[in-house]
Amino acid sequence: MPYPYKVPDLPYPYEALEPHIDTATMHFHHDKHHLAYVTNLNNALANYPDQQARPLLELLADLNSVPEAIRTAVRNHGGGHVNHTLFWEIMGPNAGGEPSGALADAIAAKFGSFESFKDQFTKAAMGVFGSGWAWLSLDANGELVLSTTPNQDTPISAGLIPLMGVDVWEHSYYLKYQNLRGEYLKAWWNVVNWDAVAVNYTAARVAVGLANVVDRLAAAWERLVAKLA
Ligand code: MN3
Repeated sequence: MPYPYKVPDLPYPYEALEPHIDTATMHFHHDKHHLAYVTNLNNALANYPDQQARPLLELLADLNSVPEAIRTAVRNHGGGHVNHTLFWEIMGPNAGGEPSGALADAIAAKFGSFESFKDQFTKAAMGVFGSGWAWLSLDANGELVLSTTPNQDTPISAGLIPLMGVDVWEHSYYLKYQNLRGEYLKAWWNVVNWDAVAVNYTAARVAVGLANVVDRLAAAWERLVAKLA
């Protein structure tokens, strides 16, 4: 997704997540809120061609490498863009239920059972004070990690690869659920697209595996250079 960034189309119609996530919320959330993050991100980067040329994920993974004048804007609006892009992808119609395969095994191994994971994830999402997200991510050791972030901070900035996340900003549920975040979360589990989360899990495991190979090669190279010196 190169500069200038664009809001991706939803991978399903706006009404596809009814009755759990209503059509009006999807329109406002995708067409207005996500667009605002993208517009503000593009504006922040407008006079920084060097930063435009870098992958957005790289900027977010190393915020200190972003010029200070636009660091907060990249953190908030770049985070908003990648968080929402992932959010649309891990939801879908005729979804919900439970994961299967390697992802199901990993969740059971880490959290005891799928039900226990669901409880812990929901508690984490309920516990976010104000606006933010709850996440399931993979860490650099290939372990599943449950975490929350405030505002539009992304797990990528904490060295994690997010697999799925739930938006608990009020704009994601207020039209239908008003202040009842718990009711929104209960409904949200019915639209989690576990096939999409499983694809993210596989990709993240490959990425972690490659990073480890690169690290081992670099270490072997250093040993070789030291020997030759
Ligand atoms: Mn949102």
